[in-house]
Amino acid sequence: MSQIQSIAAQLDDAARHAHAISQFDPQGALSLEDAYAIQRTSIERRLVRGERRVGVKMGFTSRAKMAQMGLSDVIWGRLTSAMQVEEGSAIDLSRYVHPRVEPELAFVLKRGLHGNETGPAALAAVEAIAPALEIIDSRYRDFRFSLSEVIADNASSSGFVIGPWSDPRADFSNLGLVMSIDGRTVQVGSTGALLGHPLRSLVAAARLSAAAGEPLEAGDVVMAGGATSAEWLKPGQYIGVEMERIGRAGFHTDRQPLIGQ
Ligand code: OOG
Ligand code: MG
Repeated sequence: MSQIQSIAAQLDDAARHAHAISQFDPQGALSLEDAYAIQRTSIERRLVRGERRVGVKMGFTSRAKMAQMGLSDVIWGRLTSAMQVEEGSAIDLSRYVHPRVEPELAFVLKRGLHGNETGPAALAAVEAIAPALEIIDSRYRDFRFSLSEVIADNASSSGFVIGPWSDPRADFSNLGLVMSIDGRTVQVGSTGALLGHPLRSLVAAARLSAAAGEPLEAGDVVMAGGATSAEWLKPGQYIGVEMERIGRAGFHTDRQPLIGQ
């Protein structure tokens, strides 16, 4: 087994069995190309088990996220069908290592985007936008990683919750948003935090996934990245995001105590 396959298998097993692993490249010496090859190989294992590719997620598209995690390169990861959490449902925390949640904007496409696109061309391919929450769960101990490591770990992607879809033709460049836990405001922000305009995140998603030979297609979901810092999840919570004009999305955590925290 090659080193890429072996690390991909370790990351996939860690995600599947919800256990943390040690960092394998804390200095970030691995090339980004190899890091993405590990990500692709670990996602292939999921596809072999019957999960479907449903889109991509962007990471570190806001200053708040870059500052929280100490990394400043925009990254991307693959979303599969098993990661979608039904809006309003409860998640089983024992399936995660040390999950966090962050507010995001989601796109769904009506047409493919196959490379370098302008903002208007990307917008013309959008079927709808929605308020969303991402559940991130690094597979590395203490949620600590280098750039290559987080890329290899599919950008910590673990779950996503999507609210009601809206027409993308009304301006969504700077929608105010509030994330709350049990009705208490925990993060406040705006979609403008996403590279200055969330469409820039979609343009980057189109470019990066096409360069990897997996262009965005009609029906794909694109998660534009956390607009604020992420918050830890604990048992027995309701987490919601409310976005100006386009509505809300939320989910519950079950009441089981977290193992290992
Ligand atoms: C990495 C994933 C970053 C975002 O929206 O910026 C990300 C992490 O923070 O663990 O999902
Ligand atoms: Mg995110």
